Amino acid sequence: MFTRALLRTPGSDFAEGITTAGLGRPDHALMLAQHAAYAKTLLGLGLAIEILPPLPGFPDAYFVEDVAVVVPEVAVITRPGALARRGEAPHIEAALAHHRPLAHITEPGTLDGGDILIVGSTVFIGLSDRTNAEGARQLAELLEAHGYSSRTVPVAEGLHFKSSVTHVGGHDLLVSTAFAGRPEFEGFTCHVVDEAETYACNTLFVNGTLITPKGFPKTLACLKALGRPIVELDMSEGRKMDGGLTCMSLRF
Ligand code: CIR
Repeated sequence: MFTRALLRTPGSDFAEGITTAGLGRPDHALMLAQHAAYAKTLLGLGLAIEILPPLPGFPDAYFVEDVAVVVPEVAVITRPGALARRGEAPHIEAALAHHRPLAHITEPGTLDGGDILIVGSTVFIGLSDRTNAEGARQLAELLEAHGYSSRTVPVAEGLHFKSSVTHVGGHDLLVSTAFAGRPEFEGFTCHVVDEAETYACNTLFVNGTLITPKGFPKTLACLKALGRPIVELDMSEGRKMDGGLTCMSLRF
């Protein structure tokens, strides 16, 4: 069970962040409302919420998931793959140092938390444009010391591994068609998302409840069949910045 979530408020410059979505310019007021609804949902699931202030000069900094990987034993501060985001990492340290011993991904390693999916003691590490083999090696070594075992998976499509693959409880993974049938998922049941709904692969499982983006009926039906409680959230503005539900918080 998670007891805490760390978030950061989207700054007024958030539309200047990196994006490939091509969905138009996002609206700040609407983004803030959607972010508040997200925080309220996590609160409702029993998490104590800490919301950090916007970080001027770092428009993507509210995607806090990318700058740390937190497990019960340690918080690993990452070295983000995008140069424009690298300076965000030190700004999460103080908030996490209250809760966990810290470790760091160091040069020449790069790693974004969006590429890391932890299910029990299994750590999936996506190798993407943001996370390189050295970053993956360092994280695997840091977590192996605490009893975790890792599996690396190439990310040929989507921004991060978790843009395409998330854990939806039990041994269930929600995966895009591009990841269906990958041998790295041995021991898990893969539920393949319709190609028209790939964005919904980024569903967040928190304390037994699934939080999924609004507007993806086929994925919703698939998740309903799993029998777990579901909350749908409007993610229209974060999506315009290539962001999803998992990226907007660190849960621990
Ligand atoms: C970026 O390109 O880094 C941000 N605009 C989006 C980051 C989304 N994070 C995530 O999927 N974990």
